Amino acid sequence: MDRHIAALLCRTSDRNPQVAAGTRELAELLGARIIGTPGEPRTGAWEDDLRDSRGCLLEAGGQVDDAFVGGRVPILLAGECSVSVATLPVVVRHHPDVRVLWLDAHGDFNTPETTASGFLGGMCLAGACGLWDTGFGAGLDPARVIMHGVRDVDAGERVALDRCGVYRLEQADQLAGMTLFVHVDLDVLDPSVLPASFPAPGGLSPEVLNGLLTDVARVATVVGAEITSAAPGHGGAVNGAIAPLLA
Ligand SMILES: [Mn+2]
Repeated sequence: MDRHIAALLCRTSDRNPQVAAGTRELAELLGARIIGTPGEPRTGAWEDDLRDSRGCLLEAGGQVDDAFVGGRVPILLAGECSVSVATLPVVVRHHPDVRVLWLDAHGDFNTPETTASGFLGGMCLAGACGLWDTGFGAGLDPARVIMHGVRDVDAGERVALDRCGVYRLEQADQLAGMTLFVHVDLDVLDPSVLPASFPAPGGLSPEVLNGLLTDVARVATVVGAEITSAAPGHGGAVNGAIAPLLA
């Protein structure tokens, strides 16, 4: 099926200039349609970033919606995971049976009550699951989220993940026959390979990520993907790791 590869450069919760620069580099490598221009990076409170990036987030959801309406597979590149507040509700609306494969160093499962950092990008999955009201809808059942590579979780997040029944993936065979949307925060890779805004040691190598995605594409139906947190100078390694999503 045709892919719709789009890259959003507009700011959501970007705290450094690297993620937009890395997203642009990866976008050029993949021949993605480039949308928006980077905003000024800053350490913002989640309320402010949510309000100020509303246009960017609507665009993120709109790109995924357009792709599905056109019968294509959306591949969305973005600087930060915050786009998930807008994309995942759209994915669920088009594919009610979808499961989300969450490949990320972090759970991004904080809420306004539990966040210590106030980072919107660390709250986005919880928002899409309806734990707090983002203004972009929700609809994703947390029991349909399957995580892998997540290794840096706050105490309050841990409680919510366990209570909500979010799964952990042990091996790709568990995904056999499933309809999947794949979220790849590139900080799932080891920070010695790819620099990250919130580095968490002990991540995957690009080869292991490639192997996992190869297996995923073999056993499951991937209806779309989002790829966040690129870093400039690493497009080649990332391109190799995510190639199974684009093959
Ligand atoms: Mn993330």
